[in-house]
Amino acid sequence: MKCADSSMTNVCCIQKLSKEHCLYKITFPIMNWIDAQIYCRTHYVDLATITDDTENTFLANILSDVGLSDAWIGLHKNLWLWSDNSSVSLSSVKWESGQPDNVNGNEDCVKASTEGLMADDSCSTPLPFYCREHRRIQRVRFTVKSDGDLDESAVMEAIEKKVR
Ligand SMILES: [Ca+2]
Repeated sequence: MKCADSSMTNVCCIQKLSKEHCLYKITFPIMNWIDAQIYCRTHYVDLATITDDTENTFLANILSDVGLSDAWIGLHKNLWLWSDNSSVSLSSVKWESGQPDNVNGNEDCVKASTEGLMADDSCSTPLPFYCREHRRIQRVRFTVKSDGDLDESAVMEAIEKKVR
């Protein structure tokens, strides 16, 4: 197990940020999807959101490191939204072979595996799960060039153009 700090009962701390905070915490109790969502929202921010291959690989490696085969992530298929209501980029969702198969028309929640692949499963299935502890921080770097005195509105306009 490659937990940065496993002193907390049933919690694996990944990438320790401070004495009490971690980038991710893996909780080992198993819960159905909705209870896992409630748990994450109560104790952290939400179930984990995966937006690109880097995050997917990161979480897959964690699963592998702690010896779990799969775990709930914050994806549900009813509305195709992440648990935090952000929209889903389908390129970030890599399905296992034969998935999603929606067995009995009853598999509306999504779990991730050690291979970085996902499968739909019944939301009532008890599984380990990933919580996201911190909101995503997006850093935008830009430079603003000016020939003379900086005019605030012109600067703001330039920044908005860069950010878009
Ligand atoms: Ca399935």
